[in-house]
Amino acid sequence: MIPRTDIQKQLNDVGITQWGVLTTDALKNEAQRLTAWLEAGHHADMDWMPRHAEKRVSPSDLWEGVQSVVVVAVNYFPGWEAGQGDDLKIARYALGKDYHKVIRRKLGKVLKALQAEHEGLEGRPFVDSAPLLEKALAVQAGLGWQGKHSLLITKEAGSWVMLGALFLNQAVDAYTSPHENTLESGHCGTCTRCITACPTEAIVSPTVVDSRRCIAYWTIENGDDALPDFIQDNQQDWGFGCDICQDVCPWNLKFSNVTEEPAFAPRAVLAHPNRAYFQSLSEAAFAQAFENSPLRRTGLRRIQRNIML
Ligand code: B12
Ligand code: SF4
Ligand code: SF4
Repeated sequence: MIPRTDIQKQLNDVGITQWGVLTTDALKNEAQRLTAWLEAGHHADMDWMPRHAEKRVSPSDLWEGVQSVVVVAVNYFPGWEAGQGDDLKIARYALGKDYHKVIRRKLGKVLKALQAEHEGLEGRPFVDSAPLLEKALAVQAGLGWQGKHSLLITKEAGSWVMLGALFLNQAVDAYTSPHENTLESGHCGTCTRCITACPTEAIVSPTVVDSRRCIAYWTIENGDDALPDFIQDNQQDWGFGCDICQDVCPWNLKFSNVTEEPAFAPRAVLAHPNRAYFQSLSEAAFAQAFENSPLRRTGLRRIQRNIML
């Protein structure tokens, strides 16, 4: 049995302050909602979403030995101006180093330190690296609630957090209680700012995003040669990802604070990005300038497609 305080100490040592821990059956009520989302085709051509869908709501199908799931949220907010150029905008989560690597490395360190103290302890860190419903998991771990834009909102950093999970094969002495979720608890109240601000009407109902209409999907995930007209007409200079639904959220105006995580500091070329810079880049220069960046996986060709006038 691992004392909660041991986990707390190791997370603090790697700079993680927002976390919770839950048992493995916490997501069973989400299965129906996930299925409805997939059946409606809201995943667009992200075929990896329906694949292993059952694992997304069942940690023990993902890793048989799991007994406890530690869920973390890491503030990446770089400031309101960061990533906002005169003719180009880049999603704030992508300005610094790749969050997958940053958070997974932290969770790996935490696991190692806990293993040194607890015999037989095994674990697996996951940051978007396995089929798992991370936002729902974070709600169940008490970290915050899903806003109508579907993203997790925390009282420490608003929605400007990236999520990760550490699976452990041992029980913890005290689990956290779930946070009430949006629609039941009314945290969004009558506010609908994100829904009305979304220029492509991608938030089809509270907490439900249709990727086929979302600028973030088209500019990060989609591999077509050209973006559809309705995206180009409404892109508002977003060249990679989109923060519009987060920019307008009153909770972000209230809770945002600039991250203290050095890995999330914007790289110089993205502090105030411009189209001419990306249009003139060669593949080799891109690979060098964006080593360890979330932009790397999308690639230069798609980013140039995104910013074509
Ligand atoms: C697929 C995906 C996308 C897709 C689809 C987005 C989506 N909303 O699902 C696309 C490419 C569009 C996308 C975009 C972005 N993403 Co993304 N994405 C994911 C990924 C890989 C899976 C999400 C998922 O499972 N969706 C499936 C649907 C079914 O889940 P859901 O949205 O939570 O839906 C729930 C609600 O609809 C609810 N529900 C439905 N009906 C009802 C009714 C009631 C009454 C209630 C209470 C609830 C409810 O139940 C559903 C299931 O729990 C996660 C990482 C992960 N492994 O979890 C990152 C993740 C969600 N993305 C993230 C980010 C940062 C973004 C962007 C902000 C990036 C950007 N700036 O461009 C945008 C935001 C767009 C948006 N508003 O969602 C972060 C979010 C962090 C946070 N604070 O929540 C995550 C968690 C990655 C991470 N590890 O941190 N993403
Ligand atoms: S990320 Fe942009 S396009 Fe997608 S739901 Fe939010 S505002 Fe709409
Ligand atoms: S903008 Fe309003 S409706 Fe949307 S998540 Fe924030 S509080 Fe909720």
